[in-house]
Amino acid sequence: MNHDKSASLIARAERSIPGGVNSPVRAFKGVGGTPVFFASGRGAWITDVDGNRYIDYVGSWGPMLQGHAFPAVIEAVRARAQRGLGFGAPSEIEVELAEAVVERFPAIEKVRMVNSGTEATMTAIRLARGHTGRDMIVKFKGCYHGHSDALLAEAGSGLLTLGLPNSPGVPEDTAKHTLTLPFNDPDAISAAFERYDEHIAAVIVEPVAGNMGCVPPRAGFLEALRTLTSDAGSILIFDEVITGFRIGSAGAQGTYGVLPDLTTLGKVIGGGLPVGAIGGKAEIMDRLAPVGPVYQAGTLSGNPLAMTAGLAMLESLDAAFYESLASTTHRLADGMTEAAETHRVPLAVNRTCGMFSLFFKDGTVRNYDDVAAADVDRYRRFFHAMLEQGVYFAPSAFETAFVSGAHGDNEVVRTLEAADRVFADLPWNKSATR
Ligand code: KE4
Repeated sequence: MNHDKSASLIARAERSIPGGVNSPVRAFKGVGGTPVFFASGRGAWITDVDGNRYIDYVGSWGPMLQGHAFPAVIEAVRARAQRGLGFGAPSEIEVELAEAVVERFPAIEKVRMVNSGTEATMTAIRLARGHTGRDMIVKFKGCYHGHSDALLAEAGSGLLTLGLPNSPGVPEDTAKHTLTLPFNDPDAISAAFERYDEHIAAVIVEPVAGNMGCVPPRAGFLEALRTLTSDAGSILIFDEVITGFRIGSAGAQGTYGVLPDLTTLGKVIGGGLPVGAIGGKAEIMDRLAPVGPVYQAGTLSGNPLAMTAGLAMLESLDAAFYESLASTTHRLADGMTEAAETHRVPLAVNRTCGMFSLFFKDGTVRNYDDVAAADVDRYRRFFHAMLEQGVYFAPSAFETAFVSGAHGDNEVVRTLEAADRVFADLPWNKSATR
């Protein structure tokens, strides 16, 4: 494939944008090579600036649950835009989307709209601290909740050592309130509550991890978080920015039947436009200004155009949609497993409705240590070989492949045929430089 225009665009972009991108993962640092610039998308397909077409498994990192340029969303946005883009004042469409979220999510009685997942989780942390009067936050290694300071902390040296900044610019004074534990490890979370219980304001978790690749919760893990936080008077936050509306109409809380105190949403809820949200028990949510003292605000929060896109998206998601999405996801995951077995490529595939991940290793992947044991170089070679076959996976081994309602039989067959060729051809047992 020819990527000349992408190559010249990244060179030009780097002169005015740090790294030439507005979000680091797009720079291909995780896989090497030249970042691809895209010109358009329709359904499950995207076209780059050099005219190359790909079956897309990034889907703008999750929002495009019905594929690109989904007609119902495009028409709704086109019509709404004629009425003006926003007023910095309440509009009815904000109430309609809020009601649609409350109706679908059992743990959400009230919801506040913001403009990104980062804003949502940052606000949820502030709300939990304001509500409990405590400072300590527990998160899990391999889970990502956006780039607010409190959540950019890594594990200290020992298992129960408080956090260290994992980015310059995050004060130690901030990071020290964050404890990072192993995902899917009920013993570790029990030990943390044993030691810190009345100091813990909140536990925040991706109920199905998507930011170390797709790693579903082990039986009992989410239930343990619910019991321990309830007993200690801490807030349980499900970060459903990825899983919300994707793994089921009620997200992970509907799928696993564990109800958090607060839920954060993003991606799908905006239908492709910038929307994040914090929702939860009215008693907690009403601590937010202007009702309560916990401050939070946003110029474009609840923007009518974004609300319109989000509502059109949610209204298109019925039981038949999720049945089909789950079936497509399993066909892809099972087909990848079979192709790898045929060509004796060590591969673990994790999946749940609407998302799956490939880990180039034998055995299972249930936490960050398992993920770290996978062969990232093989993923890099897989990524580029599939790109050349017209299939666009995440340009990072630590992300998830997103399936949409627009991925049909044609896309599944073409993806699996490409994977079979790639597994057959690549020098898997040699450390090729590629
Ligand atoms: P945003 O601020 O990027 O809208 O959302 C942050 C966020 C919060 N919580 C979860 C579970 C998330 O996955 C994210 C963002 N996801 C990444 C992809 N894994 C966004 C892609 C990017 O950073 O460019």
